[in-house]
Amino acid sequence: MDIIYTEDHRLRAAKTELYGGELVSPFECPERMDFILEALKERPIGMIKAPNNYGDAIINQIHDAGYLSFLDTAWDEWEATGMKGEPIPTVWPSRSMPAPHIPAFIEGKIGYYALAGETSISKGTIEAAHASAQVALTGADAIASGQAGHIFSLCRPPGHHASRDQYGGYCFINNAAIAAQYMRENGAAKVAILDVDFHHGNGTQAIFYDRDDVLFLSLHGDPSHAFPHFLGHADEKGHGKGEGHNINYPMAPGTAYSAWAEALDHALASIRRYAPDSLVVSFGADTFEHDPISFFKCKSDDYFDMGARINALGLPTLTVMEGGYAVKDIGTNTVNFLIGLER
Ligand code: 5XA
Ligand code: ZN
Repeated sequence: MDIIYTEDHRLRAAKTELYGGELVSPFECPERMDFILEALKERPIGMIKAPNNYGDAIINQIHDAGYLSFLDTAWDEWEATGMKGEPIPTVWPSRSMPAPHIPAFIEGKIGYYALAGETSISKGTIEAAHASAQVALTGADAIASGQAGHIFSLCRPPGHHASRDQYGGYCFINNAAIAAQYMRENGAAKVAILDVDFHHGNGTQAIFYDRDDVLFLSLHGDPSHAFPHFLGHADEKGHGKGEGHNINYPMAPGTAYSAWAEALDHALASIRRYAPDSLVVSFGADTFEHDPISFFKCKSDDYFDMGARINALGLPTLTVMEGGYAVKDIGTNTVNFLIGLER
């Protein structure tokens, strides 16, 4: 399985994350990629290739034009204010003040376009996010053109929380959604997205909620207890044409792999019934028992089995990297999953 990767992810090097009421060093850091690359060096599974450039056409279909131009200029506008720290939201168009107008000043715009408060927009973030989207598009192209049966797009920053017009949860551009849309436009009549990151893929769900050409399934920490808290419940099943094409598996704190794998088998049965032409897996290693911000109990060896079960679908599969913050173990767990995928 070839791996698509670019060093441009290092342009995303935020200094701060709002966590536990403090500004801390971000969990989503460049070193995550170093540990994955190191593990891929120890157990090579394919060639590491640079992304191609597919331009903005698909990105523009998935995201709102005003949102993308906000991201383009957010850092410069923030810097021009002379404020000292990194931009994080401080005010939102909340229930009591819904927003008919988009503010002109950067502080208001940040609140308008943010869905969560932890993620700062550091200098270079948008450049890294666009490079990450090209990593996903390159993987999608290899799958869509039939060049490969499996590809790993080692995306950073991750994408599954980014909706059509909001960022947060360390995500800015939705890589998995863009990959699925590319596949749809290049020969696949139906695509399934299976999200196995610990967190619910709220952005991907929202993007495809009213569509029947993309089936979205997510296994995740119950949003009553876990980020993103306001989406990811089992009764969210899709809308209009999309009714029945959104399937959520929220799971309780302390869930171990055996119970998690039962939910996975349910999801895989739904994918078989849907019979897509290709599969996008949003993979996060934050289901790991020692992940610092999550509560599942998967062990390193479980990732082999996780990959093997998904591989049994026999579908052309693009795996897109999402989260995972137990950095010393992220390489082992990710490569175990990829090796399992080829079993
Ligand atoms: O998959 N999403 C994440 O790993 C980010 C969660 C951010 C929680 N504040
Ligand atoms: Zn996650």
